[in-house]
Amino acid sequence: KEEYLNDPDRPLIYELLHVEKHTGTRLGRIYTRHGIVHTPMFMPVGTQASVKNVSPRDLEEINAQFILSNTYHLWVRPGDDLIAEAGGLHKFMQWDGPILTDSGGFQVWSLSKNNKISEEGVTFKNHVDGAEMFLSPEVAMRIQNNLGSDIMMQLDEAIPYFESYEYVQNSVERTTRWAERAKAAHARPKDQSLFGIVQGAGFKELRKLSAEGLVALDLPGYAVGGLSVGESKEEMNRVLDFTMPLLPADKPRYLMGVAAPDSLFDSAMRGIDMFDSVLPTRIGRNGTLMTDNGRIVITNGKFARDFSLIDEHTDDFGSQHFTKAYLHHLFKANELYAQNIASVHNLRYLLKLMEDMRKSILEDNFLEFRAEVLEKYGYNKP
Ligand code: PRF
Repeated sequence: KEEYLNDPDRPLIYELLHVEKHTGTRLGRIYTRHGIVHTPMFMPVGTQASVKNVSPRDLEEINAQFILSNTYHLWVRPGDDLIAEAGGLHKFMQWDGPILTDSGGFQVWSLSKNNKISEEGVTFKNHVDGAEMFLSPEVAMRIQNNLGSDIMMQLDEAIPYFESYEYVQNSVERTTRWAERAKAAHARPKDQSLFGIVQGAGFKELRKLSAEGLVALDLPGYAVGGLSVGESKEEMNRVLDFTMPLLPADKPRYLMGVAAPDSLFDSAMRGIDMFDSVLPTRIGRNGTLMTDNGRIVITNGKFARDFSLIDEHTDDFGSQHFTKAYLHHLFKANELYAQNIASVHNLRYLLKLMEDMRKSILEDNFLEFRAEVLEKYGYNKP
């Protein structure tokens, strides 16, 4: 679809390739200025312009398609003006593929102190030097325009799941007004795309209010936020069941902060195309591996003399060359290379899972593949 890539007015296009016969799961492609990616997909997280312990060369080798970075962190340090001066985020971190940046809406609540929200934006003290800062929909856009990410997220309020109906309603209405302001402040609509974020906690009417308000703005894509924040998996599926049909089918849909294998299947089935989470790199650097036989804690004593490969079914370099005993030793000896091996492995496990999931959609055997993976991963074990 060369014409897509050359369309000066559309920096992002979603193409639906196939709908799985039994579940309706979508197989598609997203065209961006930094390449074409296949969906459903998982995006590794590089919060501070680096996927922790993983090089761009590793990312390329394990077939990462899209990575995520953070407005909040890069604004606090080293500053979006410095990154603009360096030639933009792609050049600064030497990742030439597409990048999505989160708006800071979530990080402000999870990391900083003394947050005060108003119609204008959020005032807070940052987690690095405690300086007071002010984030608004316009500031979040200025920062992301300076970073030059392919997909930018609107500033939203990421609210706890169990707030009152009244609080959530006010918040959702404000988040919609913030999306409108973000769209108006967008300075690079020809090469960057702005996504809206549907909020509304577990309230069906409020998810509807949120989705309708954002869809009316005709943005290039939509995320579902406020999930995977402590509610049950059944609850998340319930919210997706009534939210997904409200989003336009010709645009990509992104579920923020999800990477558990069962949730990837359950959400893709309900129409999600994009996922991200720090989970694989975070648990990896602490010694937990996601393998074809479920999670293993490599620092466990039982691996000290286990000379089998780390994970014979996953094709990253470490899994195909090193034994469990070796990686166990590296973690025990505090060798930093251990964190690279485990992080790259977990990312490859998830990226391969998504590659195989896409194949199962194309071949109309999504449910069989899902059952096979989840059984091996241990979800159905007592
Ligand atoms: N909003 C934003 N980023 C997020 C979330 C959200 O609701 C979540 C929730 N799982 C993760 N990251 N802006």
